[in-house]
Amino acid sequence: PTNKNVTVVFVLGGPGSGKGTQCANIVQHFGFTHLSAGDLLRAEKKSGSENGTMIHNMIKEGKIVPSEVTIKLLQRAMQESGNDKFLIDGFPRNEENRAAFESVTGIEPEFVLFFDCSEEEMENRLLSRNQGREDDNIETIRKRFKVYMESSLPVIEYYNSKGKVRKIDAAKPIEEVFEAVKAVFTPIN
Ligand code: UP5
Ligand code: MG
Repeated sequence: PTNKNVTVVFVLGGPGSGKGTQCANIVQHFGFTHLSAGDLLRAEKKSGSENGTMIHNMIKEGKIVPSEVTIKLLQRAMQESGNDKFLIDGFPRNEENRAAFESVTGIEPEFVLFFDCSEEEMENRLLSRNQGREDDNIETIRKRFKVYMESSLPVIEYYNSKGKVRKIDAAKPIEEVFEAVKAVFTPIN
């Protein structure tokens, strides 16, 4: 019975656009729980789950893990949090993710925070991140960009057509991006 009384904001944008960085700021200022779908998948892989090998292979190829796996992890994390306000970071990544989440959970996002950034800038950020992510190599980064353009941008377009997208210029310095983010969150808080 989580469904109707929760607030969900989807945080979308290309690989390296700053989703995780800005979500950490939003948590501190606005009391949301941050759920990164990518982080949940990486933790599931590390835990030795039966899906571990599949998740590993998908992430290495920049492909999108089947919805049922990701949605289960998101639902569990929402329940365990005890909170009713969530930033869902890096999900939904394709039309199937979007439709499955909506039908399984009955939740529609309050709005979609969209971090807009050039591919050149995102590539530079990912190549200098140095956090040991197995997908931060140039071959995988190119595949991630391709999947983003082909599968994830249409989801943003879908929400844009419903008037739900709040677009942020994410190429600016971290503090300036957060100023723009704050302006989006202040009215709903
Ligand atoms: N940085 C951040 N903001 C900056 C700024 N304004 N100026 C300068 N530098 C800035 O930031 C990236 C780097 O840039 C950091 O070093 C940061 O300090 C710096 P970060 O905040 O980490 O960006 P983020 O958008 O979170 O980048 P991330 O790499 O996490 O995005 P992805 O969308 O690629 O990764 P995610 O973890 O979401 O997904 C990884 C893979 O998991 C996918 O490719 C896919 O295979 C799989 N996946 C699914 O299958 N399904 C899902 O639902 C989710 C993921
Ligand atoms: Mg991230």
